[in-house]
Amino acid sequence: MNIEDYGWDGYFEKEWKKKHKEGMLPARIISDYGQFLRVVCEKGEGLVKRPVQKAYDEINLAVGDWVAVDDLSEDQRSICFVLPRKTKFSRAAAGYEVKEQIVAANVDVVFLIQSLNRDFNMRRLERYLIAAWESGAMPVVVLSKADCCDDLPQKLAEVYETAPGVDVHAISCVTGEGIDDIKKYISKGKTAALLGSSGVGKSTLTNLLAGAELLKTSEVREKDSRGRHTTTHRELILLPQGGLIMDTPGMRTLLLWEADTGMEMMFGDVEELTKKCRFYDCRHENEPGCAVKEALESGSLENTKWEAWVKLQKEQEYLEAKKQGKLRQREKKWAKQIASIKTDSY
Ligand SMILES: Nc1nc2c(ncn2[C@@H]2O[C@H](COP(=O)(O)OP(=O)(O)OP(=O)(O)O)[C@@H](O)[C@H]2O)c(=O)[nH]1
Ligand SMILES: [Mg+2]
Ligand SMILES: [Zn+2]
Repeated sequence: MNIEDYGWDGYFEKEWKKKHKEGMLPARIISDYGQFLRVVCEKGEGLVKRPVQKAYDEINLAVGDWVAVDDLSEDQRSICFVLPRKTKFSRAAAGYEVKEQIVAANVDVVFLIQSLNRDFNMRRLERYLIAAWESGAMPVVVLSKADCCDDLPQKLAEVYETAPGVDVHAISCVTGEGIDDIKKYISKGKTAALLGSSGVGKSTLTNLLAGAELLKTSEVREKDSRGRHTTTHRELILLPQGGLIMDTPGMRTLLLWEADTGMEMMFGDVEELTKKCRFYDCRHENEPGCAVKEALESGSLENTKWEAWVKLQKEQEYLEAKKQGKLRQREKKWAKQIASIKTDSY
């Protein structure tokens, strides 16, 4: 096994030199089963336990991460540390707690997949694009099931409008249309991740690229053509022609975690506009001299785009407040701890 085939390069080598010790090997996480992770190193594959009670980054490991493992036999390896990531695609984990969930680490390209035969949704694509720009990886929009679509030019026009400057490909795993275009992004040592809702054909595409039925796929539901959440864990697969592809479980919602760069990339023009209002604290409702209102009236800003921005902005503010709340809790805990140290020692 050659780790360069798995994406090891000068960047990781440099980071490795800073921190590794005798008796450690670099390994890449290729699947995530919760408590256990499958890793591959020059000595082969094996399962390791997910570390607990370590630094944040070390618990929050994800498929695609490069880690250091002990150079022991397959069933005795454990993770020593994680190498700094080149890119990371994150989302806010659903649930009460404010938590980052890393969906894919160290990917070069993210294929954002929507299928052409079901709820084709530009607002959803916007979210995926924001998260992709934030991740540091290159986004590519993939429209699957082209064999089931009879208004492709119109759909493409919508995507070009939502994702200016981003590569867009319509593909079909049935006819083979567009598959060669996808292959061009995945050369030796490069990692691509497939992200999208359940049933859009991520695992089908992975199998097609791998040239083998490695992953389970299943028919979408008859009544609403939604997927059945067939894939349940992330998996990184080495392709015979070189390069790696990561299949992921379909996402129900993509709650943004960080969005500064992503929002700027997607909504830079809207943000500029909000700065042109007469009042610096303009709520863009009925204030005089509101640049947003003017742009909406003249049609230079589309209603749907503005509404999307407002919604995302609110969501970000809410998440920020939640994060701050968590911080405050931590600070309180910290203050108590310090107080107890003081009473103990003085
Ligand atoms: N007509 C048509 N059907 C496709 C195409 N690609 C995939 N499918 C079908 O769509 C269904 C769902 O495909 P999967 O590959 O399981 O979808 P997935 O995105 O992996 O779904 P999850 O694992 O649930 O997230 C299967 O029945 C596939 O055969 C395509 O290009 N055209
Ligand atoms: Mg799947
Ligand atoms: Zn305004």
